[in-house]
Amino acid sequence: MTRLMTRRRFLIGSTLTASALGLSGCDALVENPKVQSVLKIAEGLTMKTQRLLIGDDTLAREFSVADISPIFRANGTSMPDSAQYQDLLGRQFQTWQLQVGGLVERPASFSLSALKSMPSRTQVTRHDCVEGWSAIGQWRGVPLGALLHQVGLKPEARYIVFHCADEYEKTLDGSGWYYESIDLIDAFHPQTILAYAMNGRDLEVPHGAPLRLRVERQLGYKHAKYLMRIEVVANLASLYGGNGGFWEDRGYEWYAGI
Ligand SMILES: Nc1nc2c(c(=O)[nH]1)N[C@H]1C(S)=C(S)[C@@H](COP(=O)(O)O)O[C@H]1N2
Ligand SMILES: [Mo]
Repeated sequence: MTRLMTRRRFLIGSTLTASALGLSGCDALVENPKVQSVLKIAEGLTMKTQRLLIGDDTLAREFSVADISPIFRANGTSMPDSAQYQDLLGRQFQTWQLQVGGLVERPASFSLSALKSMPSRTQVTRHDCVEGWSAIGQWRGVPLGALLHQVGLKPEARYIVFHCADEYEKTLDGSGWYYESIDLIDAFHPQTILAYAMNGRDLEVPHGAPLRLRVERQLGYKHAKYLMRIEVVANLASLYGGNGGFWEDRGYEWYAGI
């Protein structure tokens, strides 16, 4: 096949991933600090190896409309239960606004119609979940890079954090809200989009309405659904568990290259 397959083969031999350790899907991951540190080292190698091999701007494979999966399952949260989200949904997201702040020159909020009036990108890609399923879908949305150019990044900016509307795990300290993060290389990658449509229709609630991230060179859990706020930061340490994402705080790799 293609370069992708070659890269996959190479990586199978060269990295140690959660699945290689026999850890399945969204299980609470091994607490063992040794396992954790091995995963961290392997992760650094994975990211460097992949980027070295494929380059920063290489595109994930795109498919044709005929390849779209008839069934694309929903995973993780399929209906955020907060009062705020329920209210937004009840108003067809007409009052929803994406907040963009942190280390930006011009903090801003964007309504759904504002996002829809910006230049868009449409792509048919395969989504790969660590739980062992894949599906092909068509996504349409605003390139994240274009939005970031609009708000302007401050020089200290290093990561883009996505805050979601769902509290995946109810806890007293509020540490169970879903969030994710990517670095600037992925943020400005042409296929990294804030998607408001799937398979030609407005995004449905199970798939992250009204807006979700697509970051096509990484695994499913990076593709944050139910976006509420984007925060630009210099480091990830001060957010929640400090590992840059809900699942990362529970042991998953931060760089989840496919
Ligand atoms: N906010 C939020 N985003 C999320 C999740 C979630 O539970 N909450 N699950 C993640 C996982 S593990 C996967 S595989 C994909 C699933 O996307 P889908 O429901 O559109 O299939 O969303 C990801 N983004
Ligand atoms: Mo997933």
